[in-house]
Order: sequence, then structure tokens, then C-alpha cells
Amino acid sequence: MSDPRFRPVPYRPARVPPDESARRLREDYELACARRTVRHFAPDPVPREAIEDAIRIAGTAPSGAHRQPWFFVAISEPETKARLREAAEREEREFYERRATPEWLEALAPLGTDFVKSHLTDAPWVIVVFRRDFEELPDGTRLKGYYLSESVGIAVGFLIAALHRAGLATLTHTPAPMTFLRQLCGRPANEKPFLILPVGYPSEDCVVPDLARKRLDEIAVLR
Ligand code: IYR
Repeated sequence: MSDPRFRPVPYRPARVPPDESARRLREDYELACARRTVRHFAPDPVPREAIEDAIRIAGTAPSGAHRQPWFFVAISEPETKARLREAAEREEREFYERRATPEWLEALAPLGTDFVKSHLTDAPWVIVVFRRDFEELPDGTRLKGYYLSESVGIAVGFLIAALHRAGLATLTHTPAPMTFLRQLCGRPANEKPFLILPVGYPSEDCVVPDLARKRLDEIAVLR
């Protein structure tokens, strides 16, 4: 006897013919290759609806026990972005000038990063992603999340891909520590800051590091 709480419903997505499937994958690969993480954003506005739809897409990610352990705070208010930048730069200066190991600084050298985080005020939107460790139901019971970082990481992947497909650039930014974000975003103690994602169009003078991606045979084996 199966558990009565398991109530399956039919799932019959239309089968994509192999040729069409191959075509879509080629096209998506080309699109994915064209994505670059960007640190220089144009001030041009991005409609609120675009951010809403991208977050809706992120919210379709698979998650441990389907607990959907994520929360997104999308900020466009200039004053809030300025406060966020100030706090992030305080932490980052500490990182670059004291906390980072020489090995870490060496790894970052080809990326041209430093503690100045102008993208946090230049980008029209800054999405702060939270990892919700547990949820409290109205009756006080706690619903624990599972595979929290994996789940939120997948959701952020969906988010970045959706924004890129819409022609929008992002920067995956994780100032450490990020604890200041909880208070700044007015989030409860059961949520942990996971990532900051500035979103916008690349500026006209935008440059990116000259990086190469690993080939298929360097990242996979098929047997
Ligand atoms: N959080 C710092 C440092 C940094 C760390 C890694 I790993 C990067 O890929 C890039 C930067 C910063 O945002 O500058």
C-alpha cells in the first residue's frame, strides 16, 4: 500500500523529435557560450516585469523534498543599493587587504577584481538570494529544508540562464561575510544570504577577462 500522501498526477509532455532536440541544444549551447559575467553595467532601466518573470523561472528549480528553500529580494531603490554597496565594500576591503590568502589573490588576479563594487549601484537591479533553512507554518511547526545549497544553487543557475536569454547580464557576487544582507533586506533569522546578483545591460565600455572554457573532454566522460 502506498502512502496516502503520495497523490500522483499524469505527466505527458509532448515528445520532441531527435532532430528538433539536436537543433535546440546547438542553439542553446551557442547562447550559453555567449554569456559572460559582467562587472560594468549601463544605467539603463530594466522593467520590473522582466525581473519578476526571471524569478518565477528560478522558482521552478527542483529542490530537496520540494521545500523550495529560496527567497529573492530584488532591489532597485538607489538608496538601498548605495547602503548595500557601502556595506559590501567594507567587507571586501577587509578581504583584499587582510583576509585573503596570497593563493586566493593569485587566483583572482586574472579576473581584475578589487574591493570597489560599483556594479552594486550601477546595475538597475540587484537581486539578493537567500537560503531558507526551515519554514515555520502558522501553527508553529517547523518544516526543515534539505540539500539547501544544492537547491538554491540550481535556482540561481535557472535565474542566470533566464536573464541571459532575455539579453540581461549578471554578476555572481558573494561578499564574505554576507550577514549584513539579512538586516539590510529585512529578512528573518531562518534565512541565510546566499548570493548577490546585480542585473542589467553591459555598459558601452564594458570589458571582460579573456577566459577560455574547458572542452567537453576536460569536463566529462561518456561511456
Ligand atoms: N568576494 C570577492 C572576491 C572574489 C572571490 C571569488 I572565488 C571570485 O571569483 C571573485 C571575487 C569579490 O567579490 O571581489
